[in-house]
Amino acid sequence: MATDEQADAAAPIGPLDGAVIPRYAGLPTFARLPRREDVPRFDVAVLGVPFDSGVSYRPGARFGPAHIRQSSRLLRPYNPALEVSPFGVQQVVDAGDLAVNPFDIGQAIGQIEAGARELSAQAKLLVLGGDHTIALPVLRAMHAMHGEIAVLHFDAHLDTWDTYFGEPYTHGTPFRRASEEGLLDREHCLHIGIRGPLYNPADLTDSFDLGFATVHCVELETLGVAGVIERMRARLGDRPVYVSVDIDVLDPAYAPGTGTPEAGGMTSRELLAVLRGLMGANIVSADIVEVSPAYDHAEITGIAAAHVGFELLSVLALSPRAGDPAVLDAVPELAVEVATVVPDVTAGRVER
Ligand SMILES: [Mn+2]
Repeated sequence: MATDEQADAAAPIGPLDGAVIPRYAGLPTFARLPRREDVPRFDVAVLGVPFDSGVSYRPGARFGPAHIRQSSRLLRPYNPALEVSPFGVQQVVDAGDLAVNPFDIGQAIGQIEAGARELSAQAKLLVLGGDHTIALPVLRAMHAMHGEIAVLHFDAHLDTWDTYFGEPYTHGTPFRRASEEGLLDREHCLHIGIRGPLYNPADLTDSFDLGFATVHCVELETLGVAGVIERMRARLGDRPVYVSVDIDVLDPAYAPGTGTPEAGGMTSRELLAVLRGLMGANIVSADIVEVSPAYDHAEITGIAAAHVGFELLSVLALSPRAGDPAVLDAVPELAVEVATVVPDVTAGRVER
């Protein structure tokens, strides 16, 4: 039996205390968490991938990781909606940025895959992009560890197109390449938030053939958040899930700082609630991409991305293969309920 001293030594090191060191002071790690080199071991690594050479319209997502980190300084340690302390039940670190070649997309993809493989052998990842190109090499690393992956993809866009200007590796093509490479579990992938003009009707049927069911953004209106969560959980089942969040799934009102904005998107409130509906799902890793701070103002997009990161870390803490088994008894029905109700003021069952 471990002594109290041993238990203390094994307890995760959380963020800097905002009551001791002001939140605007100190290193801008994600949520003011410790760096990778500050702890002996870790369960989840926040990893920046500052790469945007795959974009088709507005550039600038290479500055996304730094911007999301800066916008994450106000995150506090307890999640009242899910009754979990995501930095308390698992050791989360900021693993810094990968050094990626901005002039050679092929080499960059190799560097990202190598970095993701090295880190994912030790921990689950929360990847901060970067444009959506980076999802392909991260999925290669996930497939190497877990086999076929159910991708849960939040985006205005399908990202299953074939080429741009003849180029196969871009931010609009990662999931077609991933499907062609056999990385995806084609019975269990799902897009949420799709909207806006397409090139032609075959875009949608191609995407379905590549393995993706779709919840169109307009269906938020008819299904509601609870209905979307039910469809999401039914599609994912108990498969290993990789969650990829393109911040442009949000309406430009909630995320102006992005590369290819589309009107008619989700609200931040809807997105955060749907993410909470992942509690208890078998999530292997996640990303947040396409934050382009040059088009942001008042940190609107950065703050949205930081909160998406907080909810993803919370559901990672509640996934079946991490943390304390006592908090891992969630079932999809409960997830729907928890994600859509007001927190209970008598809560506090999970240790802070
Ligand atoms: Mn997009």
